[in-house]
Amino acid sequence: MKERERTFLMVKPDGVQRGLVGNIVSRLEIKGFKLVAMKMITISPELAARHYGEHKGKPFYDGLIEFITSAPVVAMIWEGDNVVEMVRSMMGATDPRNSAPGTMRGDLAVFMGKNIVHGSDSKESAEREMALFFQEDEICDYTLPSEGCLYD
Ligand code: DAT
Ligand code: MG
Repeated sequence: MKERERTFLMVKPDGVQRGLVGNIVSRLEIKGFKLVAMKMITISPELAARHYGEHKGKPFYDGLIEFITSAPVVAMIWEGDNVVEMVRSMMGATDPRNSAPGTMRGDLAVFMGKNIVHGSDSKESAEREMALFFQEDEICDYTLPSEGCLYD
């Protein structure tokens, strides 16, 4: 089987509490991406600090850590060619005021601090974030029967 790119995606506490997990998963499924790992967890302050390390020191950092640890998230790994970039584009801009309609944030969120979803912003972040949230043996290997209809 061809090795395809992987990305890390997480429905944040607001998205889980608003019942948007299914909507977000569905968008990625019908697009043609393959779900290879998924779990619901409440993020510890330690994991939050590692995940959002790049933002340490910024004015919104403490609030971000408090928010992301406040209730369960649904963490996932999705697979497909160019999935990192394409999922970022399907998520929409960070601030929902600027997220295009049709995107997850553009359709489902109104405020930057509650923008429902996290997705890796580069292949390097994807590798780092997948390793933070998942053990290798939690990533599933299976065939997507539709693959022949999705790719050459
Ligand atoms: P993204 O989640 O689109 O990758 P980011 O990595 O720049 O955005 O920031 C992480 C999260 O922190 C973002 O989803 C919402 C929050 N955030 C970013 N900038 C912010 C700001 N200026 N004020 C409040 N929250 C902010
Ligand atoms: Mg980011």
